[in-house]
Amino acid sequence: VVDVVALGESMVTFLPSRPGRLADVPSFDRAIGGAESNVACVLAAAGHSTRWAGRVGADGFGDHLVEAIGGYGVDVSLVRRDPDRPTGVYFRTAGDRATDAHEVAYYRAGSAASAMSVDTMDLDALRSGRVLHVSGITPALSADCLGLMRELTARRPGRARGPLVSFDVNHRPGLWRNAADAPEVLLELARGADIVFVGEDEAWDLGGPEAVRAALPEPGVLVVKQGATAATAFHGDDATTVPALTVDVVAAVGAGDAFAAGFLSATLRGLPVRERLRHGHLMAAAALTVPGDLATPPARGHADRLAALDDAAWG
Ligand code: KDG
Repeated sequence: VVDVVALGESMVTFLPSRPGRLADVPSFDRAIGGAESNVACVLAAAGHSTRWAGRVGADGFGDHLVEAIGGYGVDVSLVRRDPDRPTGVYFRTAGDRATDAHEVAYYRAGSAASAMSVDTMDLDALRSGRVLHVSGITPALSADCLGLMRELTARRPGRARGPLVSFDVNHRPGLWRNAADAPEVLLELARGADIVFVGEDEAWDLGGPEAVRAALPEPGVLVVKQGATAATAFHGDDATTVPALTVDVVAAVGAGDAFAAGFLSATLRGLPVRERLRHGHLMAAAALTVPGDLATPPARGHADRLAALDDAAWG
């Protein structure tokens, strides 16, 4: 059984050759993006068997994504090619280092991935891992994508226990056709997950950390990421907070995905909650110090040694 199946839209990403507004940057470098495949890539680099499921166009950008993500050691056999719809792409600016304010221009409406549905995806294959990782980006892509997400997160009495469902809220307000729908839908999907990741700012979009917590059934784990400061895991009646590492941030993009990968890696290995959070912070620190989404994470033994440092080292 594969450790993690990650489902979501991946896109070719264009990173700016220099700082500035989208209107002024003259050229961009090609990279890859996609929150869920990022999680799969980091987990693969950390030694886990992972599979990315999605749809890309039958075009050169689709070829590149399949090759690049496969190059991280992620199984791409569940990726489907759509002859009628293109691979999504997006452009971003470097943004302000201190505030992470940046511009993003998505070209993904009507993309191959927006045709993901209960009919076009193999549900049994999606449920074939120990963990199924999904995010709140997918339901914003199309009604079909929302239907697929509802199916994958529905709790049905009597249904055989499938994989642990990991859900990263990833609220992208600009992607929702009707932005007002997002909070209710994201909370509904979170309710069907076993592990939920949410940024503190996103939690406020959904009514606050307490509202998100109240939406989750037991025994779920809710991880609230408090930006550059800390992350707290709520589990049962307990809450565990671990301070974040202080790094010189190059770009925050991809850090949340790396955090989720570190947390899931430690979860799969049965490590205690404090270690799960520390592995999340370690992977995030690596992503924060590169311009693109993906950094080479510390190798497992190295990460284990860093996570085992005493409390003084972890601030
Ligand atoms: O988490 C990083 C992602 O935001 C980026 O890769 C693009 O998946 C993406 C999205 O939809 O915003």
